[in-house]
Amino acid sequence: MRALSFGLCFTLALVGSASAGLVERSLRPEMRPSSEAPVAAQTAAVAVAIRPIARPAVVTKERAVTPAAILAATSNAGFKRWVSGFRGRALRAGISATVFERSFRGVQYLDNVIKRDRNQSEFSKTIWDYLDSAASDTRIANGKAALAQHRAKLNAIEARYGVEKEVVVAVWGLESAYGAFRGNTPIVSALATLSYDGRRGQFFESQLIAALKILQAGDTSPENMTGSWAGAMGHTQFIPTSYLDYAVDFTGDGRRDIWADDPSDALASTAAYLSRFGWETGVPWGVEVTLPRGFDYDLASRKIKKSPTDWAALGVIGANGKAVPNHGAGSILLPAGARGVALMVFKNFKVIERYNAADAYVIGVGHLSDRIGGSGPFKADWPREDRALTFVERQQMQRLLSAAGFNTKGVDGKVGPKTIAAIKDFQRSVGMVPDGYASLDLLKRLR
Ligand SMILES: [Ca+2]
Repeated sequence: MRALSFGLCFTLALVGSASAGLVERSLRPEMRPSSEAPVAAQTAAVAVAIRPIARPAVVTKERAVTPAAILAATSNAGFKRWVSGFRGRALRAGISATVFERSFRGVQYLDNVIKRDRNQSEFSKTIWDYLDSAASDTRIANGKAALAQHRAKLNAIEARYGVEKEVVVAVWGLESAYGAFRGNTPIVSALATLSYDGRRGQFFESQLIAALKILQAGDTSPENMTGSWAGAMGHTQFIPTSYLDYAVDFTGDGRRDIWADDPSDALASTAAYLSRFGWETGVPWGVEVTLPRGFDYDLASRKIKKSPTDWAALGVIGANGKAVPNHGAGSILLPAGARGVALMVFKNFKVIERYNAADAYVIGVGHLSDRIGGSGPFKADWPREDRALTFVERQQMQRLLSAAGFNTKGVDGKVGPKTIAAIKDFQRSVGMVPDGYASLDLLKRLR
């Protein structure tokens, strides 16, 4: 399903009495909807805009002809030509002329979709700011209420797919605030706009073809096919290709209706998706751990996997003071470096990554599911005095590291494996804890 951020409007529904009057924002770390999308190691940009998508500007004779108006008019003319060309490709892909005409009736070029696409990487949040919202008291309470309200259905979904109901509810909570923010952007217009725009046009055109296939199958109507600006739809925000491959009809009415107010099909689809990618029933996504004094921080890597017993031999125990049960091979993950929460993550962490590969998102889903299930907050503190480095600061850090002989192999503002390796080498050279964490303190040392 890949991370797709959210343009939306809403009615508050489906969330039980505990949520009365409380409006939550959907919360998803943004990354490009692409399998190769790199994700900064410790920051997650988060979409927070809650506003309806505006209609494109209509240029009239009365209106002053501003550069923006010229651009909009050009876009609309070009867009119409693009639709004509796309029609042939859609028909060759098996879409009937009738379905095409019906689906494209009233389709428009949506300026705001392009604006959202261009603005994706502007914001950075620290992991703790993200988690404060992902597992806020409100979201936890609403999750418990949603689980209570839909318990029988969630039990049936859990029984069929083997994915714990708290996890399904947590995905629901982060993707659409339990159905409150499913998005009201017309999906065909949004995907046509993004396909025409050309930046990742091929990806979006394949999504658009998939959306038309869904309409052709009769699962929903063009009017009901709404969602977020980049094509994610329904309670748990499936993009069209993921829908075609993984959505299920849990209610048995012959339609896989993830857009309905009734979340049954959407929640079952999420469970089916996680199950398909190897969810292990009864195994946690991860647990909080305590690292021993003198821990070798080179071991804190997703590439290094050991059994909880082997980690215990190195002094790594549960944050509750007990040995970590044998949940299979786990890796140590330090989302905010040595001064923050330490986690031991298991196979299900990787399964949740299939929804969204940002660490912050996966930890958000996992932690929210634990909290909905009654567990407490993390025991360790976060380095809250720190703030996230801005994009420009991350670039500066990379330039300074490379200039000091710790080559980051590029200045792209993204903290990937090469930059983390360079940070570790620099940290060792100056006697800092070599945790590879791109902190403000690190940047100050480099300056
Ligand atoms: Ca159904």
